[in-house]
Amino acid sequence: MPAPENKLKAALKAGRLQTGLWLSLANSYSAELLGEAGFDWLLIDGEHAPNDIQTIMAQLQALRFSESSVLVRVPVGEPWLIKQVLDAGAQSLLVPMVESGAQAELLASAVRYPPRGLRGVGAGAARASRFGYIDDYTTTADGEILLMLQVESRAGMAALDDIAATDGVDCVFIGPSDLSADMGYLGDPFAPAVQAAIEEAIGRIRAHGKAAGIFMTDPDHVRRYIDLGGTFIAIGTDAGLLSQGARQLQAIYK
Ligand code: 3PY
Ligand code: MG
Repeated sequence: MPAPENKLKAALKAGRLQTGLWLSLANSYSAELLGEAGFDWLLIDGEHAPNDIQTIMAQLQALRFSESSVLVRVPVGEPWLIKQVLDAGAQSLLVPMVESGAQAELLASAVRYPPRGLRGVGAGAARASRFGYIDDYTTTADGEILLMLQVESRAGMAALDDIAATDGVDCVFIGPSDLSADMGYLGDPFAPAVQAAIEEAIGRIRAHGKAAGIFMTDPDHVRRYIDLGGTFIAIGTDAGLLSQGARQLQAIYK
């Protein structure tokens, strides 16, 4: 039996728009609830949310029967960390702060088994292969992994063509918060210079035949990025939904 088909990878390859939600609450119960909501994808955030490999795995378990695809953002692009997350069953990864073609090459090889990559072989005893029940896992896993690299600094923008051209990179995702900070506009991702850089970047990513992604909750900007060819859009966070809903509710009787 081969590795499960990665629906999100196939959808992005076919150019289909995929909108989804950031899971920042680091909680498997709320993840399970949101797995019923109908988003194309949900992303478990290991960078800014208080997650470790155990809580990431618990959320992957809670989402096992969800129709939404699941991604994990690792805190940093380290091959040993990527190996743990893949063996825990993640098939789609987002890696923050990528700034060179060499880094993109290393990350692309971290998600592939030898001879094409350097992923350690041990998933036969891990959740990724359903503890060995997926008997062809090792020979089929590479083709079903989605690798998304995050560009969110001036250095990353300067290396964007090298990063997007890297074999094995499916999608380049722009991080407006870090990018605006690095460009000198901390807290202002809507600054015209930042928006111009983002718009140009989406075109450059698309020119390499790769999917372009971005985090954006403002609907007008989301539409603009879609018009420019963006197909992977993070339209909100679980923490944002909860705090917004809570503020609205408590305000009703004040
Ligand atoms: C950023 O905007 O910096 C991100 O990492 C994605 O939200
Ligand atoms: Mg960021």
